[in-house]
Amino acid sequence: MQTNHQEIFETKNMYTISIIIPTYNESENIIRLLDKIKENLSSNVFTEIIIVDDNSPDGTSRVAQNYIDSDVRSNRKSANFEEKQYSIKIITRKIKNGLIPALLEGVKSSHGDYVLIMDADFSHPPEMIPKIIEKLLHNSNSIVIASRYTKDGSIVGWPFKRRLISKAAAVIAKFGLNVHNVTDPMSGFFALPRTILQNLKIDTKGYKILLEILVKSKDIPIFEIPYTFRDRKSGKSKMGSSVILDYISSVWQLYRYGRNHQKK
Ligand SMILES: Nc1nc2c(ncn2[C@@H]2O[C@H](COP(=O)(O)OP(=O)(O)OP(=O)(O)O)[C@@H](O)[C@H]2O)c(=O)[nH]1
Ligand SMILES: [Mg+2]
Repeated sequence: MQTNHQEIFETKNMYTISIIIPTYNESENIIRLLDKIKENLSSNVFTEIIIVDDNSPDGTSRVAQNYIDSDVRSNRKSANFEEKQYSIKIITRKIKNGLIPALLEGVKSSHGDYVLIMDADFSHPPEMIPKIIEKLLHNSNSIVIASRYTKDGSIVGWPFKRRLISKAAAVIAKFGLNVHNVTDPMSGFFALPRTILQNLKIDTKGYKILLEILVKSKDIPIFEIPYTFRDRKSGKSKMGSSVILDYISSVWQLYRYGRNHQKK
């Protein structure tokens, strides 16, 4: 039986946050991740978890759907079913055509007042979720970014080359795209009100949706919360030369966007 998400939100008088998790070949991570997110639910907030899988050959969608089905069954048996403060659903796309389109599809089918985006490979610790949500609820018209480069943030397990590429990308964003107020504009772990996203036209094809949001919404307050990014332990990296080329092409597109909007 499908849960009607809209109904749940309307009957509960509380904020809702939609956590969007893109997946491609994350069958080794997805169950543990969902368990951890459930352990880290914020009180007085309804959490809608949406997995967007691009028909992963390793069966991520099937693994996640089995998890959802057994979760629904065990919740039905539980006495405090009505008190359940989360829902989980999976969107399985037919083809893999980029991370940003996958994320946008998740956002489109979500219902939350706020949207939080995170990876499935445990590089983004689920323990950070309540801290991000708390900051966002106290600063409701802002973007809250879990940051590797702000004071006390760090990266564990990346080789020198990967660090260098990431830092260089951040410097390009800062000086090339005028994103001066953020140390980690390439973070994939952040949250914001749905209305900010709804008012933007996201049209780059790349990997880094936050960068595009920052370039296109300059006046919105930004908060960075430090965290330790850990390289994935399970599953394979999707980072390759095509990701770097996509990045360069997005930066060029966003640079032109910035110049056109300055002229106006
Ligand atoms: N739906 C979808 N998810 C993707 C796609 N590419 C990557 N992902 C997911 O997006 C998140 C980030 O991808 P990662 O492969 O971890 O990228 P990364 O963190 O830059 O690199 P590694 O951690 O080294 O792999 C993970 O949850 C991936 O499973 C895609 O094309 N479609
Ligand atoms: Mg990763």
